[in-house]
Amino acid sequence: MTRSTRATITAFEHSPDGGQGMARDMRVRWALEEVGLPYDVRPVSFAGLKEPAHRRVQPFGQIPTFEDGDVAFFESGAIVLHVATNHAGLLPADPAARARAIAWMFAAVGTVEPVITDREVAEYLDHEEPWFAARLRAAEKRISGRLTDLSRRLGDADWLDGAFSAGDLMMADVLRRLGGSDVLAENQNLGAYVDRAEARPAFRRAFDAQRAFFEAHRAASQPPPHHRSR
Ligand code: GTB
Repeated sequence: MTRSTRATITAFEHSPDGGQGMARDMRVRWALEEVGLPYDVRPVSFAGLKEPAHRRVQPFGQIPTFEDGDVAFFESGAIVLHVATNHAGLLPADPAARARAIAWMFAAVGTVEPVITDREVAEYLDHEEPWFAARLRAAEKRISGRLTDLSRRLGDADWLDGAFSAGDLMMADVLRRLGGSDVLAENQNLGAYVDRAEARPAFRRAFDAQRAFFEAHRAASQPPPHHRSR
């Protein structure tokens, strides 16, 4: 098929993550690299996120978005699913295996990511509260529970369900948010799982591209201090 358009995604013009690839454009870049689809990245300023033009595609005023011809939409998981559905390499052909891979994508954003972001929100918003320590402990207990279940399911396999899929891409990217934290270290196989995912050439290309993008845009203005919406 000859493509007449080229995909464009959006990313923070000045990512607060300092080029660590922690924002949600990272998983989209990674998926595009896995399937070998060339793409452009449009930087959006913090003010630009809330402009009507951006909100037409992303109602919540966030990144990432994806545009390709008359296709324009948002939500990182939906974007990865769209890429994986339309290009070979990220979803198995067998319908049952495909359904399970998609289930892992939803598990990543619907079951695992929320408990991780909850802890980040607590650290960010509640750190001066007298009940902060208890709040943090509760959040970590929920993360621990989810990771124990995930770790048990992964066992000593390389990937969650056979070959690497969009489900692994989403899950590994979600787990990256934990960095080298103790909760991840408690489950050795999950740490190794993230390392394995990050060693993929497509991940490296995506990571290097977002780092280069960060460096290219860091010169101008700095982001406002509390712009780390999860
Ligand atoms: N569910 C949406 C999706 O998956 O696409 C969530 C998108 C989202 O949260 N986008 C964030 C955003 O645009 C960036 S990723 N926030 C701006 C706003 O809401 O005004 C979250 C994020 C931000 C910063 C870091 N960091 O600095 O480490 C990590 C993750």
